[in-house]
Amino acid sequence: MMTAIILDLDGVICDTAHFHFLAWERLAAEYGYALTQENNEKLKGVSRVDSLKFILSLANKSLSEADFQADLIRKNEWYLELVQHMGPKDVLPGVPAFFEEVASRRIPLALGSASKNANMVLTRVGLIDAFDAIVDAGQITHGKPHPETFLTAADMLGFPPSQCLVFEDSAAGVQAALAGNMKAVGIGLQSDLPGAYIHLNNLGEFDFDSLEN
Ligand code: B16
Ligand code: MG
Repeated sequence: MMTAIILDLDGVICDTAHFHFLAWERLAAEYGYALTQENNEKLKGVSRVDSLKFILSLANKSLSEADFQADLIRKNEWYLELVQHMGPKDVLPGVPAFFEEVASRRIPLALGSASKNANMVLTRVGLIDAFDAIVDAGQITHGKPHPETFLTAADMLGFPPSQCLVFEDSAAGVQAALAGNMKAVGIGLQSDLPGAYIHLNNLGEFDFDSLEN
């Protein structure tokens, strides 16, 4: 049975998850709150708006709507400063070999990212043309852990969800895949990503021959 692959972006293709963390950490510090790696795990895959709401709740702080919008913009400006020097070499280990294998096996490939910056980051790392479909935060109403991102990607590829395999580094993303009746490969620790059927350190560890089973 043919399988389609849906890839998350931040933390799966490139280390932009770390840049998101640095930008949120800087904003949280202004609120007098030290963002921990543990709480950052809960921000992975979560939209910009919901991430700020979560940080404000952790910091026990409230903002006017105008300040909330202004801080979303500032966080994104800091994030963009960090990603502006990225290029094709700034992909995670195993990514080039993974994309070569996908292409040589002619596996339908989609992106399913919660980021509004997805197209820009993919362009920077030179992978924008490797996808048959791209779904980012601009195309959906409900972010992860809602399955809409991945269901939209499956629909664009013309595949039923049960034939799609999602690669995710976030708990919210793994939940979104399962909620959409898809299998998830966790890029990260089992303890951080419950529900994924296997856990890998990076895309390079994926065994493509396992798709036959
Ligand atoms: P932006 P992914 C997600 O991307 C990140 O994991 C998450 O940390 C970030 O808040 C979210 O995108 C929104 O990103 O601020 O660029 O719109 O992992 O789903 O590719
Ligand atoms: Mg991610």
